[in-house]
Amino acid sequence: MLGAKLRAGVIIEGGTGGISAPHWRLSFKDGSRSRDRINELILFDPQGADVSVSGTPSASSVYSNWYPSRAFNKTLSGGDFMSGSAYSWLRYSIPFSVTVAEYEVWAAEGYGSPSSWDLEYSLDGTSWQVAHEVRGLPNYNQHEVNRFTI
Ligand SMILES: [Ca+2]
Repeated sequence: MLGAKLRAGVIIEGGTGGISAPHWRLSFKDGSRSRDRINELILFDPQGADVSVSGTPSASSVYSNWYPSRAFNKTLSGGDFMSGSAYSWLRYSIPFSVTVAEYEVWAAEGYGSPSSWDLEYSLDGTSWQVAHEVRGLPNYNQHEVNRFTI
C-alpha cells in the first residue's frame, strides 16, 4: 500500500494496485477519423482475472449493427464495434465495483483502430475521471492486442 493515494473516495495506486469502480469507458480522441472502431476491450484486476463480465455495454453512438456488445464478446469473431461519429465513447457498466489494474484493446479488422483515448471510470455513471491516457499509439495490425497498465 506504499504510495497509495485517496482521491474522490477511490484508492489509487500506481502499477499493481488498480482503481475500483463499476463504470468504465474508452473515450476516443482521434479527431482525424470519422468513426472509432475496436474489436474488444477487456478489463483485468490486479490478479489478472477478466472483470469485464456481467456488465452492460453501451456507446455514445453506433454505426449500423456494429453494436457495443461486439467489444465485450471475448472473441475476434462477430465483427468489430464501430461508432457513428468521431470522439465517441464505448462504455461497460458492471452492477458492482471492480478493481482494474490492466486492460486490453484488441485492434479492429481493418481501418479505424484508434490511436488516442482515455480509459475513464465513474462511481455513479455520470461523473468521469481519467484512469489512463493513450496518445499517438503507432500504427498497428488488425486484431493486434495492446495491453496497458493503469
Ligand atoms: Ca469482439
